[in-house]
Amino acid sequence: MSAPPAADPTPPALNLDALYAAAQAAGFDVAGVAPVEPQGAGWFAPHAARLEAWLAAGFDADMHYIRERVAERVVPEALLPGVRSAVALWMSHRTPTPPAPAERAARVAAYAWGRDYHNVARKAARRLRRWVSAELPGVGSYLSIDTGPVLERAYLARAGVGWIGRSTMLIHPRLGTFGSLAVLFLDVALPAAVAAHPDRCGTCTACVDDCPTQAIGPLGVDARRCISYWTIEHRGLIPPEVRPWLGEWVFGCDICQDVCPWNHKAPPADPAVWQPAADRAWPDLGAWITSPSDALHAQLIGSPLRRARGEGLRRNALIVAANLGQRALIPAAQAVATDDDWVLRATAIWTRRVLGDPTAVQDAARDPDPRVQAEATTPLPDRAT
Ligand code: B12
Ligand code: SF4
Ligand code: SF4
Repeated sequence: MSAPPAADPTPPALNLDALYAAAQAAGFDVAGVAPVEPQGAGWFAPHAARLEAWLAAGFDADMHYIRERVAERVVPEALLPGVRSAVALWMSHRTPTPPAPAERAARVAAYAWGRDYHNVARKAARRLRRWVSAELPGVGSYLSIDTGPVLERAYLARAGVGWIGRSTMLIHPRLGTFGSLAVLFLDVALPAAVAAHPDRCGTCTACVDDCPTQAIGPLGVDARRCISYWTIEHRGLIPPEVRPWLGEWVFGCDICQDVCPWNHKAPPADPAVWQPAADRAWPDLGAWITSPSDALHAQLIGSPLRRARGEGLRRNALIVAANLGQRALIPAAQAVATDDDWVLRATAIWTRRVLGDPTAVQDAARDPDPRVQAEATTPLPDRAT
């Protein structure tokens, strides 16, 4: 005879209103609780299946870290033995836009205009974790803010904080999509939301229609087509056919959020918390291109821009300079010819050719690296001079 399934332990004496108040006091705008069932079963199973299908389609591009830790993403016990609840947390981050330059300029995704949400949300979540530990002595916990192997949007949706839209963004009905998410797993069963937030995308398809690279489909976002992936996550050379996709986006991309109707009335986040800066929202491409990579990286302490590293930002700046037709930046691109980094030298040759610099091809021929030489004949976008 098999043993009857173990009954849930008596729900601990944690007042949910007090938990939500503590989350707010710590700095979050919204909190909820999702149940975590053993071995990722129950409501979570279709999310795990989605992840597996997404990976099978190769939509992760070269973000190998997702594939490498897939077991933890689909079975949360691998992160916290006995996990029973997920406290799902939301912190709005889109502040009013800093004043824009007069001419068409390079753009940075809103989450990177000021302080790094990893730092801001982590501090807040640690405050909340201390509060929970004081209320429930001995409780086990695991915290994920972006970098943990946790399907964060799934838990926020199941906790009733919002729904996962067609863009795959988690949408809060009042606050929209511009939020940073965090998940705090606990090894105690808390009273959870009775059901996931209902889907409110309805017949809208704005994000799918307006994504400039058709990256959004029924399986989610194909990172191989997503500007955010190429500008933030991809290391090394950006292939020539992809470079025009970046348009004016030098770091990240907000198009599928900007067109989402749920953002149009969302209240702005507090600039005092996020400290947005005009030179982060609208960076000076020339300054980035000519700065040594290490110096640029060092200058960006505490900013999400650091994720792309100095050399990634300079590579992106070269491409955006070409996309924006900024001929005044030809001398800056020429100065890259002496850089140690072949990726930057190769990208600079392409930029100079697109901008109509007649010396670009001969400089490519003089470069010792064949990968830079090859840029002399890379096909240029149609509209290039
Ligand atoms: C990898 C990653 C990326 C990749 C891949 C994006 C993607 N959509 O997966 C790239 C680099 C492209 C990217 C881009 C961006 N990202 Co990102 N990214 C992540 C990360 C680290 C993992 C996401 C993941 O697991 N993807 C795998 C796929 C399978 O997941 P998914 O598409 O979200 O699918 C899930 C749901 O959509 C769901 N689902 C969707 N439809 C349906 C339907 C049914 C029936 C079911 C059951 C499930 C389901 O199934 C999946 C499992 O839950 C998370 C942090 C984290 N740990 O979760 C941040 C995260 C998702 N990113 C975030 C942000 C802000 C962005 C950008 C806006 C940044 C920018 N401005 O440039 C863009 C937005 C692009 C977009 N439309 O998604 C935020 C999202 C906040 C929010 N409101 O949702 C997160 C949560 C980071 C954080 N902690 O704040 N990102
Ligand atoms: S972030 Fe930009 S490129 Fe990526 S899916 Fe959204 S609109 Fe498309
Ligand atoms: S733009 Fe429309 S379809 Fe896309 S996530 Fe927003 S509401 Fe949903």
